[in-house]
Amino acid sequence: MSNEYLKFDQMAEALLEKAQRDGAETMWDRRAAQKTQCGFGEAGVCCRICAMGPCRVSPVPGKGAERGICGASADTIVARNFARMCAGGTSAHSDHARDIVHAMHASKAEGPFKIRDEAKLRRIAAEWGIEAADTKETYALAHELANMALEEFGKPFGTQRFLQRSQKDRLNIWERENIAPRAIDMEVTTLMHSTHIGCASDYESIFRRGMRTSMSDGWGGSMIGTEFSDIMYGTPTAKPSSSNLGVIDKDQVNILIHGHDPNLAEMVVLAAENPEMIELAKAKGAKGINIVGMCCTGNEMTMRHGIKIAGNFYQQELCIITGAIEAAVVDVQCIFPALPALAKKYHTRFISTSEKAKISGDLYIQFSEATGLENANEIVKIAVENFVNRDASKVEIPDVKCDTMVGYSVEAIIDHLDKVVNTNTTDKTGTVKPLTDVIYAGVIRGAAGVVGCNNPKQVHDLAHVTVMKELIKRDVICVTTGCAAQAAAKAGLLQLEAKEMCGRGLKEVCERVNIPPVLHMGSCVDISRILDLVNLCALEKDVDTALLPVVGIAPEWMSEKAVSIANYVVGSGINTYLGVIPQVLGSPNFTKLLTEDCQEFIGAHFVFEKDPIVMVDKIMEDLEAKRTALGI
Ligand code: BF8
Ligand code: SF4
Repeated sequence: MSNEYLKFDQMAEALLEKAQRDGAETMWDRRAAQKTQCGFGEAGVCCRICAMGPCRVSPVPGKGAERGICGASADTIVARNFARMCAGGTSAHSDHARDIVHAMHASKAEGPFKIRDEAKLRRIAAEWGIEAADTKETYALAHELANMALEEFGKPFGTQRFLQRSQKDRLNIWERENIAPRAIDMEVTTLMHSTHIGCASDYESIFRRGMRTSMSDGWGGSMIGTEFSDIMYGTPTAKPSSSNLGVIDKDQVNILIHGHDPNLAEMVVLAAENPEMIELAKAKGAKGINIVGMCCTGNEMTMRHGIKIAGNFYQQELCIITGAIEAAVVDVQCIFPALPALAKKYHTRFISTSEKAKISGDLYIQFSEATGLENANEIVKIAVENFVNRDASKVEIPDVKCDTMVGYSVEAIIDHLDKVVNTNTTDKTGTVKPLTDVIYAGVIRGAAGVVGCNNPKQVHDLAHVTVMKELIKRDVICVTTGCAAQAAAKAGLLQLEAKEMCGRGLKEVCERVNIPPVLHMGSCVDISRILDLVNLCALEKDVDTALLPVVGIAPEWMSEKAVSIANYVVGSGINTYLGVIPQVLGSPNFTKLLTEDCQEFIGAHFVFEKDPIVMVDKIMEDLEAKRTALGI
């Protein structure tokens, strides 16, 4: 590993040594305890869908059992396992979205859950056909819109409302191929049914059902999650922040917010701003209260408030090992069940808050829309009162942090483009035309969405950072979300100064538009912002998305949500590059379906490539081929 790339890994090394000294176990100890991982599971050919099993069939044709007890082949077993990952991912994103909509349903003028972006409320209400969307009383309109959104989860007929945003050629493909998603819960339920023992065995049919389910995530749950979070908490605008574990402040009460849902974190931030709470912190000997974010809760909060980014998925343990976290507060998803035991090695209180993600081992304070601010007050008070229990001899905060820019919603990007338009041309404002212009002119060669997790199957953050650095060097603009965005922040790629790492064309664009070459677009749910941006480009040129020189990339993915995302990105006509090979290689037929055959009917496919440099070479070939086909 090159430390020139990853200064922060030196920091990880120091903290892991500290963990050993402190007798604290980490994911690396547990990874080692796993020894060699199961080859059948890795190939996707282990089935435990029914109690006649588990059955494992041979990943190599002609060697060992070719079918499970019920007769399921490797193709069927691999396809079912993959599809069930789509269902898991879709349900996670969409159930998160439902909680946001419930908060909006409970919103009222006197708060704390209130409407902060009224213009967006009225815009989405008009888009969804609510009459008098421009004049109705704000909260009456918000409640009406929330009711409509709740129906998107369970309506018996029709497809997702946001599909109507799409460029018409893509929409036609979805309808032709029967992957236009219906109600979200229905898609997940149907997929679980299809993959029950003795139901679907045709691997292509299972894949198509999986893709339709994932589409209900991208164009349903995730898009609702993003848009409704913006209505409730504000649409992000460009702003500075800071990243990496050095944002933890030894003189303040440090509260780590970790997970995904902004509902809880917004209330915690509100509670921590309360002057009485700050006074209490001072009375306990601290200079104030410092909120730091991790994973997608961190992304949601940095996008809207510039909250400092402590780190990404693989740093969740390191954060506690600094010995300076008074409370780790979590909601849902991507939280190691190991954290409460780790917290006990230090003075840290671990507080889980969601009924859906009760994590045993320390405190549980159930968060609800009805009592949100009270819950947050209680949490912040516990953290503040815990400051006196900090053991100074155990505090070791790495002196590593990096300035960063965040907050590039689609609206913020268009706002930046407009400033160039206003000074230089007579083009109409409020569109992505300046972006498509520079892509079509070849000043930049294309665009890439770099997203996803950390995974010990890749050197941490190295694949993210390498892919992004190589792409911007080759004049490909990047947008990023999730843990990939946090990797980029820590590596300095989200700063305006990162233009110096770019090719000539992209550097010029960054200077004129005053943006970094890698734009932080938010949490993983906010990949819907990326869909929206690409779709606006497709609408601008009136071409199918599949024709545009754009790609999706997940260099270090690990979660079911990432599988769902990859599926809906391919379903949206965008070739998707995975740096961790999904557990499908036990079925050469299913692998070929993903990497080749789905191109025929959906116009995009998956590429598996572990080596980030080779991946970028393949991506450049892909983008240039698209350019040639477009005649640009
Ligand atoms: O939803 S990138 S590790 S934090 S799953 Fe999780 Fe992966 Fe991070 Fe956000 Ni997304
Ligand atoms: Fe085995 Fe079939 Fe049951 Fe799977 S569904 S565990 S292959 S018998």
